[in-house]
Amino acid sequence: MRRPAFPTVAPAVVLVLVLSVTTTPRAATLAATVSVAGGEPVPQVIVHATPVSGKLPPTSPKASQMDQVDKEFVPFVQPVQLGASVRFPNKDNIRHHVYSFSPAKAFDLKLYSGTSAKPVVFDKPGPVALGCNIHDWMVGHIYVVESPWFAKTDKAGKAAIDLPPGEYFVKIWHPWMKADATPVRIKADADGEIRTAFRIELAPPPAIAQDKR
Ligand SMILES: [Cu+2]
Repeated sequence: MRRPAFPTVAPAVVLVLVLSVTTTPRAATLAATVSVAGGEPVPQVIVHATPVSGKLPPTSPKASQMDQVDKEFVPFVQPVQLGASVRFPNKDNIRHHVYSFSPAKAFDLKLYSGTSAKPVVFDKPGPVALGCNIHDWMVGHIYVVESPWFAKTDKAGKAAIDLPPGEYFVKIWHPWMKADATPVRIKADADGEIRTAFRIELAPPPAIAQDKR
């Protein structure tokens, strides 16, 4: 049977309905920039947002990994969500012995080559400094965040995070920060962009500063 009314409008109505069903809830974008006093951008800074209400959505943290390449941890800093499991694949043709003494996660992966048997689950928030028992200069960092909204700054010192509408505290972390940065309170409206800029002071460890490995 032929529909008599609005034959040309109907397809448009259907399209709108389909879009509203299939698109995810509207998000705001947090655009953060991190630099030092001179204006130089700081890469590898973790930026994360926590709802002011303290209520976090139920999420399943993504598994992650921290490689060892040419006797270095790659990447230097890796953010993961609370509860995430992390693998430590060894991509060198020698053995490494990865460990941490950090309160957020102390662990020890005895000398191994290839992919270590068991991933490590990070079950407390905070920084976890990584070392290798064989190669003293190998230093890497995992930072465990509580919320699912986090990112790491790129070479231009920029990070972007999509946020559901609401109010948040935005915090940052880098292993060489001299002092904790004051959290910035923001309000995220649907489809809006919030820009925040952080100025930080860095104090690289002397061994790293002298050694351009
Ligand atoms: Cu090693």
